Amino acid sequence: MKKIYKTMTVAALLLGSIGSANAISEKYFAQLDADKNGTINITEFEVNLQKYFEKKNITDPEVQAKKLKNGFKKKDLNGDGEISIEEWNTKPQK
Ligand SMILES: [Ca+2]
Ligand SMILES: [Ca+2]
Repeated sequence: MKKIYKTMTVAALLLGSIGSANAISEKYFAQLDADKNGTINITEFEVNLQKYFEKKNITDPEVQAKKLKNGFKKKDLNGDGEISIEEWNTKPQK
């Protein structure tokens, strides 16, 4: 009985991970949305970028500010100062 349950759990995990980049992205979005109002503002976005800066070893505050502003602008497609889930899931246009 226990074994069957375990197999089912693995199957569910596998199913969940197939073809679902959006689900991962949405989970990440929810994580960033610290006040849970359904959108990401620049402060919440900055938390995301801080990890990126650490990884890339970017310590210059000027570069950080610039990247924050540009990165946010790129995501905030309608320019209202908040990133909605739709904007979040929209791939950047080249
Ligand atoms: Ca928010
Ligand atoms: Ca927006």
